[in-house]
This record gives sequence, structure tokens and C-alpha cells, in this order.
Amino acid sequence: MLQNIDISKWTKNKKVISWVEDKIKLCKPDSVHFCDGSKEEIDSLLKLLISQNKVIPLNPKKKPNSYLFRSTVDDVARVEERTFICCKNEEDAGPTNNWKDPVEMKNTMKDLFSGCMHGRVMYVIPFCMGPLSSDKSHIGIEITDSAYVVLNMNIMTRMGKKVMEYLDKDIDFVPCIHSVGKPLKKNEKDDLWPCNPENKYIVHFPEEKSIWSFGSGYGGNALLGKKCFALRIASNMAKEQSWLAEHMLILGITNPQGEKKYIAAAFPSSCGKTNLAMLQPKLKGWKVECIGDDIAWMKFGEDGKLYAINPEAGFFGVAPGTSYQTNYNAMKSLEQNSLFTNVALTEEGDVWWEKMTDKIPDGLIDWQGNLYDPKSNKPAAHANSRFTAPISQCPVRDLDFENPKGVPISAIIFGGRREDVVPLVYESFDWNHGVFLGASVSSQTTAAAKGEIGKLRHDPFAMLPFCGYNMADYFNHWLNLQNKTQSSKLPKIFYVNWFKKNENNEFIWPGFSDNIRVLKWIFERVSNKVSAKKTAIGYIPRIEDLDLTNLDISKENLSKLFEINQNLWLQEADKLQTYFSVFKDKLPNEMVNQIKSLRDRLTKETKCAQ
Ligand code: GTP
Ligand code: SPV
Ligand code: MN
Repeated sequence: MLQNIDISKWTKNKKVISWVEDKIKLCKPDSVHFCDGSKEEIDSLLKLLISQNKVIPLNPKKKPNSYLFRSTVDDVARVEERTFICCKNEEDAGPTNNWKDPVEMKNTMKDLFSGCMHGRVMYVIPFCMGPLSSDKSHIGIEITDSAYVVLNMNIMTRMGKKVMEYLDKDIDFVPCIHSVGKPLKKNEKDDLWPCNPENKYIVHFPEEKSIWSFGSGYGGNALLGKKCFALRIASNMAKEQSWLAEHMLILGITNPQGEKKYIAAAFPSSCGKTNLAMLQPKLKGWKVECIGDDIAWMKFGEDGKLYAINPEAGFFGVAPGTSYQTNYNAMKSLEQNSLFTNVALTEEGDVWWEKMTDKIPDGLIDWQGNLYDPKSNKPAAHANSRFTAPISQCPVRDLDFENPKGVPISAIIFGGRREDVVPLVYESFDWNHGVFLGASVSSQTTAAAKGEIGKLRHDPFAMLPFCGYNMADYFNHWLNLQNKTQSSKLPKIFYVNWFKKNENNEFIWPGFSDNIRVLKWIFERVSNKVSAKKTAIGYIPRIEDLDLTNLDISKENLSKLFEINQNLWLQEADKLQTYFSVFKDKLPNEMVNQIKSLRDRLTKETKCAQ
């Protein structure tokens, strides 16, 4: 039994001291390690994991200082059905979240966490979401019994010693506690990937702003700075303090004349944020630079514009599909000092995943550690396998990445994975209509969350799994932003769909680097340089305004990309109305008006066309 740990040697912050003391008593670890984020610390953790066979060092000639982890088959993605928002009133969590009474849930958590770190080390990780000197940033402390989490948090956040001076100043912090949920009995041999598949709980207490996560070691379930803090808890802070915590990439785009604008874009998980955030433009003279690939915190500046920071310091990116052809800058970012989870291993000790190269390497070891049989019809890397790489290694990292002020956002893009109905790009008529576009996002499900893949579901603002309060109040929060500034200062709102398919089940739009063509149109709309065609659903590009230089696309496919089928759109409006009905009288009237106007415009157009 652990005794006499003097936490006051580590911090002067009384709240921190009593919280950590309390958790040591509860979890009963064998020892406690206060993380300083030093290279020595990280190296010694890796050494320990290597000696336990829990990680595979990659060939330093192929991927210097990089490591491969393999999880168990039952711990490979976020678990939405085990994610809970625990506020006093069920209505405040809303119909799209799993709600549990906070007192009851706290008791459940205390029972589960009681003695849960027996036989393990408790790591205490101080971390900062956002640049250290920014007033937009927030501090958290994650307590965890997973060294894998420490290694990932070291890349994904600013963590360790540099955060302590802020904590010492009695700055408030978000307490996050995580356990793999697998205490060890005396002399019990540990699993290579300890977890507790039957007892997963990803729990948020938005009123006290704390997080308790139990049973999973994977991604957003365990790296609590990410979805749990930077979205579910931060969305609550943002509602209270009039700002935005969003599931959005942030990119800078510069035209050949050297004018630069910043764009934020929200797509559901595994729908293209990382790829868009650092794309290599196909169009000459255009430049894209990356601020972030997953999360944006946005606040109004004194000039009335919306300014965004990326709270993260790394990419936790989807591996499959990433290649030097489709996402060169991601590939460059992960060439060293990176972690890989559930990807395949080559004979040379390098990593591989589907679509990284045309040819599948011989002698591949799959994500579960078995010799890969290319005829098996199974992927060698798990569909939600990931790389963890520092943003500092991204060749197109924006110079303002560390700017504590953030960057001014000129356009916001929503999007999803839709085989049909939704055109390549369209623009909202005004702010209310733009908020409606965000609320209307629907997308096919992906491997980023446990459950069926390819099923169409509504995912408003790409925040369905991440909004930490009632989604209807969240719609209202977005609508109200227009009262905080002049309308000319608000970003313009667009909707894109890279994923329309033809009858042979092939994508019509080449996507990836070619998405610059759409970004260029958006850039020029924001700069009032091009007009657009008004349709029932919004403004779409005139084909002559879309830069299709060197793109081989048939007229037929092009018209398919911009087709607006009245019948399908009327059905879309019906489905949205049915979906919105779950919010009952909490749904802002404006959303009802927007559906009605959409229907009116669609039927009016049909009449005109007849
Ligand atoms: P999360 O990290 O889960 O939030 O995902 P994300 O939104 O960052 O998605 P990401 O950019 O990692 O892309 C997910 C998958 O979609 C990858 O397999 C990509 O190769 C693929 N993808 C991304 N952009 C495009 C595109 O423009 N066209 C097509 N066809 N596929 C794309
Ligand atoms: C997502 O699912 O949107 C991710 C991966 O970015 S995770 O960190 O697991 O949430
Ligand atoms: Mn994401």
C-alpha cells in the first residue's frame, strides 16, 4: 500500500493537491508518477513498455523514434452508447445524449474506480489545451493508469512541467480521471492491452466540469483532453461564456496574389477533416496551411470577428487512405517521432495500411499480429487505425499555430459523407440559413465509432457524439451568435460533399488535392469576387466560376455533382423534420421556419419548371 506521497512538492495548488490525494486513496495504485513531459520520462516509459512487449519499436531507418501499439479487438474505437452526460436535469443533456443522474453515476464511478489501479502506476498528467500563453486556452489534469495515454497526451497536448507554473497560480483546471479498468492481483500477469470491455464508461459531469473514463484505452475514450474535454466539457463552457467549441479543422488559404483567409470546417468523424486541413493544392499558386485538423475553439475578438485556436498539439489521424498521393503532408508529419495504433507491420519494421501504396507488401503482419493473407478479404490495418504525430512536424503548419490570439475565420464549412442528394458545394443565404445547414448535417457512419458502418444518420454540426448539452440549446447558441457582432463580421457558411457516387459505386469527385477547386470558389465568394447561382437549397457555383484546370471530368458527371433533385430534397426536408421532432418544444422556431422555407422554395421551383 502506497503511503506518504507529498503532493505539495509537485504543486502549490490546493485544489489540485486535494483532488490528487483523493484519487490516490480511491484508486489505490502501487505508485504515483507526476509527469514532467521530459524526453527522459518518455524514453523510460517506452523502455518499460518494450520490456513488457506492449509496444513494437519500428525500424529507426524507416520511422525513427516511432512505435506500434496493438489494441484488443474489443477496444478499437469510441463507444458512443457508453458515453454519458450527467447533469441534474435530463432535459439539459437532451434527447441525443445518454443521460444519467449525476449523483447515481458518481456512485457508480466511485465503485468502479475503487482499487482499480491495484498493481499499476498512477500517472498524473498536467496538460494545456491551446497555446500556453493564450487566454483562450484551458488547463486539465489527467490521472491515468495507462502509459500509452501518457505517450499520446505528450504529442496531442502541451503537457508536463511547462503547465505547472500556470497550475501553481491557482488557475482552474478540468479534473479528468481515466483507468483501463483492470486492477492486477499480486503476481498476476498483465494483458498486452489491458482494458475492461464489459464495463466501459465515458462519463462527463458538465456542471462540475469533470470527466471519468473507465474500461477503454483507445483514442477519444482515453485521451481525455480531446473529445471529452475539448468538445463535451468545452461546449458547456462555451455556452456559458458565449464562445464555440467545435469539431472543426482550421486552415489558412492563400491565393496567388498573396491574400490569405482562414476557414474552419466541420465534418463527422472519418469524413475528411485531416485531409482537407493540410491539402496540397492542385491549382498553381494556391497555398493551404494547417492550424488544426479536428477541434476549433472560437471566440469573438475586439474587432467583432470570430478568432479560432486549435486546442491540440498533435494529429490523431485515421491511417487507412493516407498516402503520399492523397495526403502528402500527413505522411511527412508521421515520418518520425510518431505512434501508430492498430496498423499493419512490414517485414522491414515499417508501418502499412490500406491504400498507402498500390501494392500490398509481402510478409505483412496484420493489426492483430498475425501474418496477413491478402486473399482473406479483411484489411491488414483496422479501419479505425490511427497515427499520433506532432503538428510541429507538419510541413504546412501555419505560422500562426501558436498565436495566442488565434486566427480570424472568414468561412465555415459543414459537410458529410453522402452518396447522393447533396451537391459538391453550396452556400447559405444568410446566418440563420447557415445554422440550419449545420443542423441538417447527415452522414454515413464510419469506423471511428463502434457500431454499424455506412448507415446514414443525422449528425448536426458533426457534433452528435460531442455536444455536451441539449442539442436544441446548441442550435440556439449558434443562432444567437449573430447578436454578438455585425453580420458583415460573421463568417459565411457553406456545405460540401466530396462523397457523391455513380451507379458503379465510385466517387464522382476526385477529392483530396482537387478539393482546392472548391476552396478557391469559397475564397472568392468570401472576397465577393464571384457571383453564384441561386437555387432552392442555397447558392451554387456557376460552372464557369469553378476552376477545373487540368481536371478530367465529364460534363455529365459535373452536372451530377450539382444536381438538385426536388423530390429527393423534399424527402430530405421530411426526414429532417422527423429528426428535429425529437427536440420537441426546445427546437428553435427558426429551424421550423427554415424547413418550411426550404419546402416553399423547392415547390415554387418545381412549379416554375413545369
Ligand atoms: P476523424 O479523425 O475521425 O475526425 O476523421 P477526419 O474527419 O479527420 O477524416 P480524414 O481526413 O482522416 O479522412 C477519413 C477517410 O476519408 C480517410 O480514409 C480518407 O482517405 C478519406 N477521405 C478524406 N478526404 C477525402 C476526399 O476528399 N475524397 C474521398 N473519396 N475520400 C476522402
Ligand atoms: C473522432 O472520432 O472524431 C476522432 C477520433 O477524431 S477520437 O479521438 O477517437 O475521437
Ligand atoms: Mn474527429
